[in-house]
This record gives sequence, C-alpha cells and structure tokens, in this order.
Amino acid sequence: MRFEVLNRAEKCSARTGLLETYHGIVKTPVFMPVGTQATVKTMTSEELEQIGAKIILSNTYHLYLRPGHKLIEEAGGLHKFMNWKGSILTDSGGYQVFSLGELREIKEEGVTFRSHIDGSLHFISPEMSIEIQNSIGADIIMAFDECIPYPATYEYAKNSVERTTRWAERCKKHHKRNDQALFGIVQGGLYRDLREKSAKDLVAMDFEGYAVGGLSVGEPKECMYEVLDYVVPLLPEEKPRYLMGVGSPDSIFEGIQRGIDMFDCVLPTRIARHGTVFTARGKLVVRNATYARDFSPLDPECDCYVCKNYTRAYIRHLLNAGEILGLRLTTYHNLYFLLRLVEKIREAIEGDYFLDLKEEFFSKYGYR
Ligand code: PRF
Ligand code: ZN
Repeated sequence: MRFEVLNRAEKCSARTGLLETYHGIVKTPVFMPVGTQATVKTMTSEELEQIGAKIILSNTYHLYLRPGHKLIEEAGGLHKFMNWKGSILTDSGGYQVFSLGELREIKEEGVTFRSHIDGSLHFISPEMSIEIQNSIGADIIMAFDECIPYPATYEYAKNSVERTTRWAERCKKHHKRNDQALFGIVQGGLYRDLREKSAKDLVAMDFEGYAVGGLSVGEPKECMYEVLDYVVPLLPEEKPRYLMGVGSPDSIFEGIQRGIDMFDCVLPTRIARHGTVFTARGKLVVRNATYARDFSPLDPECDCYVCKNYTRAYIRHLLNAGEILGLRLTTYHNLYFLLRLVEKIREAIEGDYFLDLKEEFFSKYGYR
C-alpha cells in the first residue's frame, strides 16, 4: 500500500490523498460501504463499481464463523469469492466479538465468545485475527482491539486500552504478508490522557495507517469531535487516518475537517432497508403515506440510476408490499448519495472551499 497527501485545506485539517493498493487507486477522503457477509447487502459487486465505490469493508468475525476463512482462501481470497475488483479492508473482529457475540471472557491471551449464529463457543486471539485476515486476503487489515462501551470508568478504560496496545504489538509481530497493510486502532474511551498514550504507543510501532476506534458508541457527537480534535494531530501526517463506524453526512464533514481520510458505516445501507433515504434537503422516509402519490424521484437533485428511472410512489409501494426491489433501489441511491457527497468534498478541498461547502450542505440538509 502507498499513501500520498495531495491537497491540504487552508483553514482546517481537511486533506485529499491517494491510497494505492494492489486492487487500484482510492482517492481520499473515502467512504467504504460495508459488506459484512461478503456482500454489501442487496448490491452486486458490478453495481458497487458502477456507483464509483473503490474500497469496501468486510468483517473477520462474520466470515470466520460463516462460511469460514479457509473456504474463502480456497476460493482464491475474498476479492475472487465475491467478484470484487476494487480494494477491501477487513475489520479485525475485535468490535464484532464485543457487540454481537455473547461475550464469555476477555483475557490477556484473547477473547472467548459464543457465536451469534448457533451459540457455539469460539476463541480469537490477536494472532488468530491476523491469520484469519491473511486468509481472507483484504488489502488493508486491522489490529485486534477492544472497543469499550460508553460510558466506561477510567479504571476499565485504562486496563482495556493498555491491553489493546499489547494486542496491537502482537498483531504487528505476527503479520508477515507485505501485500496487506496493517492499521493500528487508537482506543481510550473519552479520556484524553488514555487516548494520547494509545496514539503515541501505536505511532511508535509504525503501522501503515491509523484508525480511531471506540467512537460513535452512544456518546454525544460533540464528545467524538473533541476526541478527534486532540487525537488526529498526534497521528503521522503522511499516513492514512480512518474513523471507524462513522458515516452520517454531518459526522463525515466534521471528521474530514479534523483530518480524517477514511470512513465506514452501515448507516446508509441499514436505513435504506428501513425505508429512509438521503436527499440534499435531509432524510426522507419514503415509506410514509405522504409519498403514496409522489411521482418525483427520491432526491430531485440526485443523478443516480434510481432517481433517473423510478419514483417515490413506486419505491414506497415496493417497500410496503415487501418486494425485494424496494430494498435494492433505496440502498443503491443511499450509497450513491454518500459516495457522491464525499466526491464533492474532495473537489471542495482541492478548490479550497471545503468550509463553504460544509456550510451550504448543512443549511440545506437541515443540520443546526
Ligand atoms: N474497533 C474495531 N472496529 C470498529 C470500531 C472499533 O472501535 C468501531 C467504533 N464504533 C466501529 N468498528 N475494530
Ligand atoms: Zn438517487
């Protein structure tokens, strides 16, 4: 992996860059659609390519449990398995073990948990997470961490982040494939000294990129922005910075303003399946009866395939009738909307009008 910063905004920390992997060049800032189970729900790999996605995220935890990382290795890796030609990042399983699995025990050696699928007992260590991610074959892999809940006591956060740092060191030691970039994950809850220590220790280990984890776990957004305000400046300028699990339009703007390069989130795809779509004028619940006879597109300002060909009334009908196509159309539009938004942001950073674009977007979208 190669990363290069191209433009820097004058009045804030926003920047554009190029991230090059064996599967292509990714312009940053970038939004990564989430393909948890080796599929971005409802989208074919060809459709993802059509809407301009360059990198997607998948999950070690899920693929390990089903269909099994060895099967994916046998298929020739995840890219071949799902016919995705672009880049892939896999999350380490750290977060999912804690949020999905029925957690049994966290020890220095690793984590014991029960599968959310069949209740079977499993153990994952930092070394195993790396081996599983080696088999899956993503271009970027993540260190095995603990994402603590919010709120957490100082005592809990301190013990946890210290262990996460030791786990990061074990991940670094165990990772031997040089065609996969390994990123470290800063933790530490909302405690400034713990965050700073985490960042400094991980930076000393010289990872190829750095993620900020443990945010967007229920804390007020202002707290998340505050953490970014003091953590991001501690991360190396010449390496990519990734804010994990964040993907609402406002948080993407706020993250980019503070120097974040990469984002992922289930938000656009998840709300789509519940009948909510992004528009330039804010979110719209197309499921609502208000739209029964609305023959305009989801977002009149969007030029995606769905908005060019289908109406709110039709899509509302599909969702109400439980038709699969409804989910496909809302998902396609939401991903297009977010990818296009981040593209506009990159153009704005290049032209040095990022903060103006932010203000314009926020007032039209209805933030603040
Ligand atoms: N760690 C990992 N994955 C994550 C997170 C984290 O802290 C988050 C934080 N919300 C999302 N995904 N490994
Ligand atoms: Zn659209």
